[in-house]
Amino acid sequence: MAIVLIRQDSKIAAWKDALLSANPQIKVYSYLEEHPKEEITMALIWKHPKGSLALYPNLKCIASAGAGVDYIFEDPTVPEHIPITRLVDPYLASDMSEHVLAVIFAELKNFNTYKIQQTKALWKTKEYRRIADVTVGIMGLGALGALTGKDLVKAGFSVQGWSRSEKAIDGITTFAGDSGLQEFLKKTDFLVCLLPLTPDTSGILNSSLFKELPKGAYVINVARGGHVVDNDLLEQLDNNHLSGACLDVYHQEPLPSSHAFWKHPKIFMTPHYASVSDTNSVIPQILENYKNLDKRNALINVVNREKGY
Ligand code: NDP
Ligand code: OXD
Repeated sequence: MAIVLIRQDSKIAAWKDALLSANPQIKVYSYLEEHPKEEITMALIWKHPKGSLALYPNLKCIASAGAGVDYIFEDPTVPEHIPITRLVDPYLASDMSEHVLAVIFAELKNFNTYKIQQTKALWKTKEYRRIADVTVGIMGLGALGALTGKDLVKAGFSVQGWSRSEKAIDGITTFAGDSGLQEFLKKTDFLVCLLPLTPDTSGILNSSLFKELPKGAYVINVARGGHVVDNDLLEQLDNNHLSGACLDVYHQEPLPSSHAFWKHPKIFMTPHYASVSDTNSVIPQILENYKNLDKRNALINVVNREKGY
């Protein structure tokens, strides 16, 4: 048995080193080097080239090196019988929460506006808002959304959450399913998207949803670019229904320089870096699953293929 690392960025060597320093006995290969395909039982992947997973006849687990797995379902050649696992990690959740809180605080204090004014040496005050004045609504109350919500509650915000199934989380007013969405949106001043990208959630951040938010609402998308209908977001910003948006994720990454988001004064952009898998923190759960494969035990953090997350 052996692990193959498949990713198209420059991080293969770092992941290989981290796996081998956690357990020097295991065999780990980069998909770019010569390697015995029949020995591979686990593929540890991130945005793999489509088709690359079909090369391993004895593959027993497809492990996503991130929390999201939408990119795996986009590859029609991924064998259907092989379990998919994903990362559930305390740093992935707390880094995300810190990112979302930072964005909300910066917006309450108008930092984006002042940064723009600074480039013009413009001295002009803008009324700020207080924590007590706003309600934050989180779409998706999973590993990341639930912690972000709890941290916002601790900071004193009114917090609402929306998920597929009913939830009870201390301090958070929760809504579920299609029937709960409108009520959830009605009072949401800051909308945070932390949904997985699935056929049900693709394009969910569109004009008809934005129109249900109060005038002046602010949108934070830290989930996937596919959740947003880009032209609808631009329209609702330009007609002043939305006051602004902070985006970390895009339909195409890196976002082409010609895209309207780059120069939009109401859009604040970060390069898909809200929260990043920390190799040292996540390797134990990957090795635990590698051991589980060997012992034929149940895997942890398994993705529900029917739900798509
Ligand atoms: P989870 O699977 O733990 O949580 C997903 C949540 O979304 C659940 O509460 C689920 O509801 C809810 N949900 C799913 N489908 C629907 C639907 N149709 N309607 C309403 N609610 C729905 O995911 P994580 O919290 O771990 O991660 C969320 C996403 O964040 C990832 O999929 C990834 O795309 C993104 N991400 C982005 C990062 C970045 O740096 N920008 C970093 C890491 C992740 P229920 O609980 O009822 O199942
Ligand atoms: C993830 C991500 O899904 O980084 O982990 O986007």
